[in-house]
Amino acid sequence: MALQVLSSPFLVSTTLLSPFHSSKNSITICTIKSTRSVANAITVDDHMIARRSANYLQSVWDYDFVQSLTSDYNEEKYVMQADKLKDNVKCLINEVTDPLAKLELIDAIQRLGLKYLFETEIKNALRIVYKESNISWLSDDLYAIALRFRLLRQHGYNVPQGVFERFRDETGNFKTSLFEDVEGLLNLYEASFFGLEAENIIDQAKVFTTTHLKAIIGDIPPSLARKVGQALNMPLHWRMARVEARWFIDTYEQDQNMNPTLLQLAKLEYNIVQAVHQKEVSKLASWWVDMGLNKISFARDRLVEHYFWCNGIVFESQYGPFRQMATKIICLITTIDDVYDLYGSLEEIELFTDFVDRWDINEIDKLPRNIKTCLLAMYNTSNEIGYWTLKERDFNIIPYLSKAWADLCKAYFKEARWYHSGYRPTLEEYLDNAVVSIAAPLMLICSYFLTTDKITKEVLDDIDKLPSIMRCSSMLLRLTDDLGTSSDELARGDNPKAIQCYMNDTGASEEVAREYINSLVHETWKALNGEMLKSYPFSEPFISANANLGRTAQCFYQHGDGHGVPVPWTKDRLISLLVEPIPLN
Ligand code: 0FV
Ligand code: MN
Ligand code: MN
Ligand code: MN
Ligand code: MN
Repeated sequence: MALQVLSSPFLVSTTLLSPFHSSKNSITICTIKSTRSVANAITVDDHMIARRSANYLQSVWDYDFVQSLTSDYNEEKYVMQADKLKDNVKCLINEVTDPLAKLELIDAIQRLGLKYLFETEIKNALRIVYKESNISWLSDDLYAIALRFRLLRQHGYNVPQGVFERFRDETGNFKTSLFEDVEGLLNLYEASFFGLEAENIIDQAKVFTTTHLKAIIGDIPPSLARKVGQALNMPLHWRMARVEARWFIDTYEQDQNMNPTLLQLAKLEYNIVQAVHQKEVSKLASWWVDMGLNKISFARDRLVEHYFWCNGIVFESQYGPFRQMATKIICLITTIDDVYDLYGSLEEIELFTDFVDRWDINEIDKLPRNIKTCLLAMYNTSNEIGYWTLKERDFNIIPYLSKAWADLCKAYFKEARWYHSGYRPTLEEYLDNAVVSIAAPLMLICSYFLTTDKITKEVLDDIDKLPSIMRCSSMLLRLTDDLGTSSDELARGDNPKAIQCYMNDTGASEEVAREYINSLVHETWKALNGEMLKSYPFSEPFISANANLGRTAQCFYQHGDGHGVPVPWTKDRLISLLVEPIPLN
């Protein structure tokens, strides 16, 4: 494709314009429509404003198809089947007495995506494991210790890193005799992602196991290599629950020790939950087409991907209202982000910011049609959500929701000013603003009031101050987004992102800067792990939403911009999560 020669500073990256490659997947349920004209990267409109566009490719999803999604698993008979199987699994958990077998069963239940069905049984079992494990820490092998450490830390027990001391030699290195024990190394690797800040033994375990597992992956049996490959690709702690469930159901089926009842429940439950998700995304597709914002040429049309963000943050069936309403918010976030980053002039976005800050639409005719439409869509949709919350939860959320929007727009505007003036912030200065401009705080406040029955002013005031747990999860979204999107962003004109700020600060190469930002991702997870061990006055779905936001971000941006660019691996993932049920035998 020929590079459009455009007058600076509005250069358009050719990488953005690469044609969408259809995946190997032969299902023809998403039509790939023609891409937008690449010639209109800049248009001068009747306001004589040169408007930029990223020339985002069209959605790969046919919204008629999405609206038509239906599943057999809505039927009551499947829910009844699942209920029976659940009872059987509860008995199974109680019957297993061997401590290691119990831990393995809990691990399998969680990885099959069934944790939420057995919260009480798992909690009770782990309480006993914790109480009775004093001697086992000294006698068990690496496999058992690493598994116990990981499950206990995951469930809020601050087990000390010293339990791994036994596996190091007198020079302080992990013993080379462990090389023989691949399953043990794999468990130690997964455990190491539960580390906290300044835990040197855990840090060392992560490096040791990563290096060694990479080295041996070619020399181990295929079934084990598959597991090691998956772990190296993305550690378990960073994986999205539903993505892991889909993968692990296939893996567990091949396991010699698998329990057929548990496997059957996992498949059935996966399909039942998927049926709920299908209904939600189908309704949202109607809303999105009705809104007509998918016709706005400069902005991303990514309804299904936006639904998937919300699905990743809170997936349990009963939190449909969160997914329904927060998806609308993300659609508006991305559209408005594109107004600030690309389409709007500095004067227009200054006005926009002021309207949002005052939550006042009386003078929006000062804005051109396209921008006015985005503003009114945001205002009306947010007020509707406010109405729902008042009606259903007896709390007027609008002052908090509008403030979250205003904070976001102010952060967007600051970046736009930096861009237009050529100002180069330090990494610290950039990140301080960028944890807000990534819109995570807005999403997270929604995850509070849309999942919580008793909303309180106290918690909302805490959330408004961006407590550490939210700062960590916002930081994860920002850092992974910058790693995935900043090459294209810089090419089409944007303020420096984390990588470029670090390069400016230190003179480092891009490669070194990327490594550094990646190391910040690891550090931020450690801080988040620490936050997850604290007791907050927040509700459970809100707390897990913070970690799940980090996981969803890792998933979207693992191989580049899996959100803005319609890459085949995002589409394939969405098909297996939202479209295709698992065949039952
Ligand atoms: C990022 O876009 C974007 F739109 C995201 C992450 C969707 C919103 C999702 C949540 C808040 C969960 P882009 O890379 O254009 O954002 P920046 O801030 O880099 O312009
Ligand atoms: Mn952007
Ligand atoms: Mn932006
Ligand atoms: Mn920008
Ligand atoms: Mn970005």
